[in-house]
Amino acid sequence: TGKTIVITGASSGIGEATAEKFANEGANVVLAARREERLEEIKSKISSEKGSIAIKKTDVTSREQMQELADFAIKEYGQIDVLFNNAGLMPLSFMKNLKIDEWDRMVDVNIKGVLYGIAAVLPHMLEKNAGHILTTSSVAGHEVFPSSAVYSGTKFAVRIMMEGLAKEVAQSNIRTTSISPGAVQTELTDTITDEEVLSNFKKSAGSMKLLNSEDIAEAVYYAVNQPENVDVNEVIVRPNNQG
Ligand code: NJP
Repeated sequence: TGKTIVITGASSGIGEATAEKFANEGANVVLAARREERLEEIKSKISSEKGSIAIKKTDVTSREQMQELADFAIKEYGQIDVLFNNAGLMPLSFMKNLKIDEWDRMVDVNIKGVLYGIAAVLPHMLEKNAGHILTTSSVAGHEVFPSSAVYSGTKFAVRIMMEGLAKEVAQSNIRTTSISPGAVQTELTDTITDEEVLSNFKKSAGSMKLLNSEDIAEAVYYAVNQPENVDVNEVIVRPNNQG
């Protein structure tokens, strides 16, 4: 593809693997995250691939920075074909523990970050009547379990917002996709500060064959590279032994 894709949360895990996949396939890839040095490393690691890579230090919780990211991508490559709203945090904990700062951060990154991404590209995509917005939800955006109330809340929220957006743009050529991964081996569990949750989580993950980030990158690539008449609105990918 000669498409231009902007990826948030590109400094590790699913975002990084997706960047590598698209670069490999000849896309122009704009990597966004807060840790600029990691973006630099990833850029030099994958710069030998067919596509072109640009990086932009971005905090998705800032409306201004998200708009600057979109403006940067358009300046660099002329247009944005695909936005992958992927940045997220998962500090699971029980509600009784009142980790209110973590609730705030999950709402800011997982929900508001996605909305700022949509706001930054939607006028551009409507104007050219083309484009694709993808957002990483989760299997936790389909079900809730003890300790996931707030995280699941954020993932249900973005999934339903993406569904609403899909209906609003149904008459246009804009496509929308929610990607809902099961357990993927990434740094995401580093965001869990609750020791009890962390040890339970590690125990259950230990008995599971986790997905790799590349497995999710394949799902993103699949959704983006369908013929024009096809709109893949949701993809759920679980490890084949996750309940
Ligand atoms: O996690 P990780 P994943 N502004 O920790 C970035 C969802 N998911 O790849 O800013 C901008 O390796 C952070 O970058 P940095 C999950 O909810 C996962 O697993 O440099 N970026 C890093 O690049 C999330 O939505 C699993 O710290 C911010 C990235 O986010 C998505 O997959 C299962 C940021 C996180 O990379 C990617 O997570 C599932 C900010 N304010 C859903 N804050 C799973 N792994 O099992 C964080 O169902 N980032």
